Amino acid sequence: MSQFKDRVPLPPTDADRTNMTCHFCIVGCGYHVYKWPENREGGRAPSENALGMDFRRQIGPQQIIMTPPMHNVIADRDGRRWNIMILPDKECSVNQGLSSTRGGQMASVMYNGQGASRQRLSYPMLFTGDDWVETDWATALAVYAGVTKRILDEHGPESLAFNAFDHGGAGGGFENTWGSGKLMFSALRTPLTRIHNRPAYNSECHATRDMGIGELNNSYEDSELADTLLFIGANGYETQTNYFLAHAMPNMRGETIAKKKKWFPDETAEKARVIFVDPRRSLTVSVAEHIAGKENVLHLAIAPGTDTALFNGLMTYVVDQDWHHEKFINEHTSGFEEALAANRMSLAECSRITGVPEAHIVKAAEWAYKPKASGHYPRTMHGYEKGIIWGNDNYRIQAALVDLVLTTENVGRRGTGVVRMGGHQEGYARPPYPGARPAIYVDDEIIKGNGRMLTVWACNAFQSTLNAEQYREAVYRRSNIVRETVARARGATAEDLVDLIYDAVENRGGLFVTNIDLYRTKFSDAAHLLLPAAHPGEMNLTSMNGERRMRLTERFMDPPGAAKPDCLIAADIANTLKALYEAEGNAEMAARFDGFDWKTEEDAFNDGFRRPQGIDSQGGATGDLVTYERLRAMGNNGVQLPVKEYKDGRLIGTEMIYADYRFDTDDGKARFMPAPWNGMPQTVESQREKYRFWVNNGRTNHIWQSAYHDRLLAFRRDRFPMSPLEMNPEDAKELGIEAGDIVELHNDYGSAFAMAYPEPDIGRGQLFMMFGYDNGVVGDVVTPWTDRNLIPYYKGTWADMRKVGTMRDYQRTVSFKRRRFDLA
Ligand SMILES: Nc1nc2c(c(=O)[nH]1)N[C@H]1C(S)=C(S)[C@@H](COP(=O)(O)OP(=O)(O)OC[C@H]3O[C@@H](n4cnc5c(=O)[nH]c(N)nc54)[C@H](O)[C@@H]3O)O[C@H]1N2
Ligand SMILES: Nc1nc2c(c(=O)[nH]1)N[C@H]1C(S)=C(S)[C@@H](COP(=O)(O)OP(=O)(O)OC[C@H]3O[C@@H](n4cnc5c(=O)[nH]c(N)nc54)[C@H](O)[C@@H]3O)O[C@H]1N2
Ligand code: SF4
Ligand SMILES: [Mo]
Repeated sequence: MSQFKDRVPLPPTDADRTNMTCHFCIVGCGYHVYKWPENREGGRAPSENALGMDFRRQIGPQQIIMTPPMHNVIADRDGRRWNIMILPDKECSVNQGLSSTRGGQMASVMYNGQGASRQRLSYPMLFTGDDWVETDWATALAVYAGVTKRILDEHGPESLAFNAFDHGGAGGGFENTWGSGKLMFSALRTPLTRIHNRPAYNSECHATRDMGIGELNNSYEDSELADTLLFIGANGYETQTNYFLAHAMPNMRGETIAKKKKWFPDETAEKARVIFVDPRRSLTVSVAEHIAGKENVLHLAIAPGTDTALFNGLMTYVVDQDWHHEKFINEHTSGFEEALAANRMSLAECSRITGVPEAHIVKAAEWAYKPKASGHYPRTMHGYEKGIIWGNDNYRIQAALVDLVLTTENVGRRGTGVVRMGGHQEGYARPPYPGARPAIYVDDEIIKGNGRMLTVWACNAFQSTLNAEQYREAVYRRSNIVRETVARARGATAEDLVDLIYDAVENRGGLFVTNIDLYRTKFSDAAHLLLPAAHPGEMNLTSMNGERRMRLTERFMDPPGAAKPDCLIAADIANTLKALYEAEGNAEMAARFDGFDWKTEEDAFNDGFRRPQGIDSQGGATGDLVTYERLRAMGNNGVQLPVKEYKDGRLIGTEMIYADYRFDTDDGKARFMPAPWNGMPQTVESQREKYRFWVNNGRTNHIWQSAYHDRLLAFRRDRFPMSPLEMNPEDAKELGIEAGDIVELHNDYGSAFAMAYPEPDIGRGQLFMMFGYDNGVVGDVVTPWTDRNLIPYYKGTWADMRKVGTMRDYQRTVSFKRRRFDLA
């Protein structure tokens, strides 16, 4: 079914209107859902439509964004059919009426029993050995809980593996992280749990937290107030689109100068200058040059994995120029001298390691840290994301970055910050992880034959993990042992199946795999049981965005078939286990599964987020002030956590963290951490020595994550039938590769296939492959190396490239136009 039609109906004045936070990226743009009966529509006069706009004459530019993918017709469970229209909210301070190519298509991915949406899981499904069949919840839960109980009783929780989401937005939210967390950590108590995007249960930001600084510490408005915007390994135009367009871009254009003058009357106020630290000239660099003018953009194209050296060179230079903030360092930090001694690096050395000319390093230091004409320290906003989080030694790089930020007091002041630009929204509320730090490298345990049962919850490591080929191979091999057993079962009851499966995992090295998802995914090819989940709009869901802004997305439609919110699936599993233990008179074990008597997702929210103590939650001590009703009243602007108080019918939040100079350490002082440059890890180095191309990888604007929706939409799939691989045209020519050819990347760990996409901005010897796709998985050539806390270096691997063949259809139907915005 095409997303595109030549007209869209207008919502009538009496259409239902609910709030919806876009459930894709971290930015969390505000939208409104309009819902009204299928056979009606509003009129064009302002009094005849719910938007109150006059459609009888030409609408002015940017007055409203309304496109065909924003409309759909859905059917609720009672069979009634409705129009829905999901439009960006002008009053929402986050996106101010803007949509993006991803969020703008939310209506198109809503279930209506037709076209692509028919791929949604509607009922639990069981693999019978050679085929999938639908089954009811009672049977599915009897099998799942039955196998779980046998393993728990015989081997303890260490054999129950989970790959689980931990974020906000779709496949997350405070309700669902709490429900799943309570099941995994306080009921089952398994340490064999990993997070959806990395192979262990840990933090993407251990170092900055160890230094006393949480990673989301400012507001989007601070990017309007900053003198300089420093983006580190972050491609904001493509990955945090409306943050970039609504907050960073106006500052680059000088549109916020008046606002800056109002905030900081004594200070020099100019339009922002922008610095990018990225080995690749990203789309965002080209967009910024357009907006701000080339003279106001500095792109530091560092050698891959050398960020630590860059930050240390900058820190040294800043201190040598006497641009560091002595008063702040003395009063509010500890360990400065020690860190400076450890990190000290000359300009020459910094330039040699990073490959950045000394003059550019000096220029960056001047733009970001040299006192302004008015004598004030500049306000520099440091936004970083996966280029360093999945960089060469996450812990070390972040320590070096935060050292630089503390040296120059770029945290806790408006217009500054050292923040994750972010991936998903956040929605963390869980009991503490029942293991130690470093946690367990779960993928490695699975590969080694450990773990007897694996639950894959709202994620898909087959497309997204490191060393992915080896991982898939092990999971398939072990899953097949169970499949063969199940195939031989005839007339087996759920109890019989539990016995058969247990025998296969106990005596023959099998692995019993369950997927809890919206769809059958690549991972489901190795699964035995599928449980159908509901996503935002089909349930009420809360989450917070990159400036800790929490909103309620309201339920406006039914999930397909028997699909349920993840928190209620967790409750079903817990309650089934409880009943099994009660039936055998084991009161002690039954008690571990208490507290899941939830009827709705709001019950899960009240039990988790609003519980003031004893859990690890972004709600903090004041979480109990937040209720669905109060959030609903706050609309798409919600409240920025932590909540300070509830007053006059409003939740009052916090715009900037650490403005009071009280950092998250025992003595309240921010902690410098020695972070000397430590080179490349040997595992990665060995690939670099052997293979010709650096295989950089990451996102493109059009595609969301593993493409679970996008692969089903012709508009997206036709754009990228296969994972695009950007390469330098000269390198392509040398290897006889043309646009649209299928190529193979291969190294010691695996091989990945992709569609050649020549792009002159990619350096010689470098590549950029879209990550996570279902047709061409870059993780197949990513090494198993991680840092000390088990954080992967996804961005760092090397491989050789060869042409596999020519795909006439790709050449005919796919555009290989440049994606960079270079008009000159
Ligand atoms: N090489 C390389 N690898 C990487 C990265 C990289 O940059 N390079 N980045 C890493 C990062 S940052 C990330 S976030 C991961 C992404 O990797 P994953 O987290 O594995 O990928 P997603 O597509 O986000 O997986 C979401 C799954 O949940 C399902 N889903 C969606 N909504 C719901 C819901 O409400 N309930 C349930 N139960 N299921 C739902 C979807 O259908 C989909 O199958 O990849 C990581 N891997
Ligand atoms: N369109 C779209 N948007 C998304 C997503 C999506 O799937 N699609 N996913 C969301 C998620 S979950 C996440 S985590 C974010 C990720 O958001 P980003 O981090 O912005 O995206 P990436 O493309 O993974 O990587 C960013 C940059 O890191 C650079 N890089 C590679 N190696 C290095 C290095 O050694 N040093 C430095 N400094 N940079 C390096 C790459 O060239 C790339 O431009 O995006 C979110 N937004
Ligand atoms: S920028 Fe992110 S949150 Fe906003 S509409 Fe796009 S995908 Fe959704
Ligand atoms: Mo992510």
